[in-house]
Amino acid sequence: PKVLGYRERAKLCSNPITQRLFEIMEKKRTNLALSADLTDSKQLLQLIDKTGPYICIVKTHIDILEDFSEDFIEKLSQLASKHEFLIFEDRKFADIGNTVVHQFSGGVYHISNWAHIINAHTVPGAGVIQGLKMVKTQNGCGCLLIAEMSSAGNLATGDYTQATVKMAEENKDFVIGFISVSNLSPDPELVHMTPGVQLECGRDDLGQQYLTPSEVITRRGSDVIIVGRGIYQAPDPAEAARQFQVAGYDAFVARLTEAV
Ligand code: UP6
Repeated sequence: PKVLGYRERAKLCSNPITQRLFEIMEKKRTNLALSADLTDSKQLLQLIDKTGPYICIVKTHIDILEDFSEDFIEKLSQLASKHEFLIFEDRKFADIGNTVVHQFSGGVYHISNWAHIINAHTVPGAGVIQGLKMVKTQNGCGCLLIAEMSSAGNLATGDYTQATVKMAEENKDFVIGFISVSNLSPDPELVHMTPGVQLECGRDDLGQQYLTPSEVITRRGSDVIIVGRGIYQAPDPAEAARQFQVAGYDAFVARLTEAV
């Protein structure tokens, strides 16, 4: 199948979030999402400001912050405008529709007020999507379905993965793609984002498994690499982010050229 450039992809996307994402990827020449998993808001904002030029997305786990405040969201949103990236809250919603409505819109974090992208497990069935979709959002928000995971022994495989792909295709007004470790749908409107990426293959002590940018983007046909510790634990996070940007983008160019 023909591999499309980011600009062509943007034009084919009817969802404003994916359209914007591919425009940013084209303009900044990056398919790198920073997994911003620090627990101190000041350090987190500094990390995001330093790595901002190299990334298309900041992925947060807002509930690991030790000092959450409205001010943090304000500053994060300012950085998103300054550097042009989207904010992806990796909440992994996984409950019945009625419960996820409250988890998405309410509580302490009011995720629907600031996130451009959220994600959900499909284990509850389509109700989780129906619930999330009902919530009125500030930015318009797109949802990724977790079709596969990066961790060893995970159960998101086979029929579960295939059923998840079907749920995405049936809910394209709200679902914008997948968390996955491979390409699961040729539909240009559905974006694939892959966590578990480092410059070398390997694993951590708790089941995380790492693939390289070229394995993920060139060979497996994913669209976005999600990198956490590979960047924020590096001696120079900005330089590490730049390296992942180049590796990820080169891997995409290689896929474009190989496909010709
Ligand atoms: N993440 C995975 N694997 C999945 C889904 N999500 O690692 O299947 C998330 C983790 C973490 C990030 O919650 O925020 O991606 C990976 O971080 P790392 O690069 O430091 O391993």
